[in-house]
Amino acid sequence: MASKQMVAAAVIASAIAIVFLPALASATDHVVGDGYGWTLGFDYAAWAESKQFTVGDTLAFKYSANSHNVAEVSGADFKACTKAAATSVWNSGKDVVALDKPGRRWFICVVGQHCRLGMKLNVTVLPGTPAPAPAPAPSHSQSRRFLSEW
Ligand SMILES: *[C@@H]1O[C@H](CO)[C@@H](O)[C@H](O)[C@H]1NC(C)=O
Ligand SMILES: [Cu+2]
Repeated sequence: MASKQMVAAAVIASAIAIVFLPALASATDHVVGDGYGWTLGFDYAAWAESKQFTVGDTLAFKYSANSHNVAEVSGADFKACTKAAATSVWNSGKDVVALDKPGRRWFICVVGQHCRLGMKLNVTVLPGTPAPAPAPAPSHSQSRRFLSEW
């Protein structure tokens, strides 16, 4: 009796995990540079290559607002380290950018020569996987047959 209840509890727990785990795993808040933050002397290209960015994730740029800033620029401006057509410039020291659509995004620091010195980050945002339809609850006959096999 007790073991049947334990099996039933395990079945219910797995069903709940299957339904909810993909949702929990889907949105990630990426702190740019992890513990280093957004600063000089860090390899943001390698950092970005080691991550996966998906629609719904965010990028958090953490830095000293006296020393740095963040500009979102075009791919050409990213290469040239200019902000000719910057779409946004942030300078709060803790800027959170929503990755709300798939595609490429380019960010640079436009203080002094910081971009040329490596304060540049490009990411490729992957389309989010659509949320799975909720799994149907097992019917009574199915769960009873499953339990009687134990
Ligand atoms: C950044 O851009 C470079 C050059 O176009 C590209 O090779 C690299 O894959 C991009 N990185 C990411 C994370 O998208
Ligand atoms: Cu800077």
